Amino acid sequence: MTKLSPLQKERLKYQPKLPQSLENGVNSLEMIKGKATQSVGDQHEIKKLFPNTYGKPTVEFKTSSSSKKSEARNVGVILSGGQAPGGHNVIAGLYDALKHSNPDSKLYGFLGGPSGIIDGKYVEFDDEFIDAYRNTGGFDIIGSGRTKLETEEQFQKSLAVCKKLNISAVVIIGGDDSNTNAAMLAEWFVKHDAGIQVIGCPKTIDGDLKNDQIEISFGFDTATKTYAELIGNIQRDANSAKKYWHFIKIMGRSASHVALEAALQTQPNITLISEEVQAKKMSLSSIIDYIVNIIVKRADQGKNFGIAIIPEGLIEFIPEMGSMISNLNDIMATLESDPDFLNAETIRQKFEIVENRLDEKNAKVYSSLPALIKGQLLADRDPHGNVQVSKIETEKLIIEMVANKLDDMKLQGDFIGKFSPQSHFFGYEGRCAFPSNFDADYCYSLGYNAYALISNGLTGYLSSVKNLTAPASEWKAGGVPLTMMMNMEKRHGEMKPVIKKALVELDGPVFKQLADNREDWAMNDRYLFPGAIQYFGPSSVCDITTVTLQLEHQKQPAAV
Ligand code: FBP
Repeated sequence: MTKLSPLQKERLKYQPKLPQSLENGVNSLEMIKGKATQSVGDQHEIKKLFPNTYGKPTVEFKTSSSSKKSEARNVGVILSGGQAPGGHNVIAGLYDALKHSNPDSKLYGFLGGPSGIIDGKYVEFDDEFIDAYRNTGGFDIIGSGRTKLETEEQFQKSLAVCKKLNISAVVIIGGDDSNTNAAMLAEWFVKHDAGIQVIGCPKTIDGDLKNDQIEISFGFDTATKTYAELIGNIQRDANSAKKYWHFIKIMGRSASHVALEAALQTQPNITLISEEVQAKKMSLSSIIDYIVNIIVKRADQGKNFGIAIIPEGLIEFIPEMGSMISNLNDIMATLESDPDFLNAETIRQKFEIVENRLDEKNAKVYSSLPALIKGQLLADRDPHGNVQVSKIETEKLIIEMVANKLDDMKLQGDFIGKFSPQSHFFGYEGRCAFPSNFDADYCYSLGYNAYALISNGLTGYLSSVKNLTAPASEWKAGGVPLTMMMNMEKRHGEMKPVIKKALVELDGPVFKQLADNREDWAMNDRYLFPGAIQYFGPSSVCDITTVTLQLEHQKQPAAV
């Protein structure tokens, strides 16, 4: 038997909380339908692409006084995309709901992400299997993957696998791209009269799968608390030794929600927010000027140390970089089959080929970058066509440019301090942490609720659990049609239906909290030290949600 750490043993025993409406099980629920819905944008195109699943109402569940009998069902589940703490609890919640409804029901897990349903690679869960993963981090129960489900052939193969296993519903646990896949599969199954429902669950540490119906994606709570702990520890180190400037890149592929939340929990000296950079059309050199200005002012006060937070996706939001990367994305496909590029003997030759293919303005931007960054920008795109920003060391690019500028200023006598930088990237450290109590409860509820949606005959819906700053018993369970969150966007050079990403709102209360305080935090060290996630102890410490959720719900967070 595998040896377990003391915390592992204790967490296995934790019983996640459910919204009161779900506590009596899925057989005792009444479904209340809301109004018909519309997509967030491009209604005409989305309706045309999803004629069978478009326009359905939102739904909410209430406990019913009567209890119905549930027939035995076989359900399949897929974990898709990047890991996020709590994924195992979504599966545990789904399993428990299914078995409580009818013990003869079966849950199959498709292995390695969406490719598992295409290739027919699966496991069947039983109590012992599920019990070993309750309240644990990671997606290792069945693995994950980023295969994009979109072709006729993939759909046909998925149908054949489901038929073989007598599966009548599939749950896809994923982010915006994976739930776009879920919407397409749901539509395809209805169109082909397959009798298979598809339900999504909102996952991603990035926190960008949210809207009026989905308050937050799971994993954001735990990941941001993990990063905040690490940032707090570094702040204490910096404040003790008083000799380093720490540049910390924080994961979150596009939106800056993760960096913003981690900053609100820790109050560092500098926090860059990609959405602000884009809105103010800040160039790379103006970002460097902003940072250098703070470093010089702090040095004047004898403080040659500090903390700067950089969101992972920053580079794509700097206008001149974004334009260059988009041009680069367009030429990447041709470069991948270009013999001159493929057979180039040195990386410098590759850079030259790229510069010759880019538009003149973009070529200039590309050639101005250090070789390290130029090379990283040529790394493979992910299956959805995204640049893998986690592989681009923006923190090192910024350090190099800041150091160069300070050297120049030193020569002019405008900087007399010391600049000794350290770079960090906090990303993978947070994605598989033991889920916080919030994520453990939220994920279990999302999974349990996914089966309530299935049992009520819905398809093309995302599991929704709301009112998240209240105690779990007051959470509201229901469902939201996936098409409601969609619009058309350019992918691989073509307009495609996709779930709209939620970016940081610059006129919202969360960004305002940073904007109102950052001048003070830059000069006067107001560091907060959140410490490690606590699983046992007072509820005021163990069950609190993020500052983001509290501010969005107009509550005054304890941490700020
Ligand atoms: P999802 O959108 O699939 O949840 O992934 C989020 C993420 O963690 C990003 O923050 C990060 O840029 C990316 O995954 C890294 O991907 P990979 O795990 O493939 O390196």
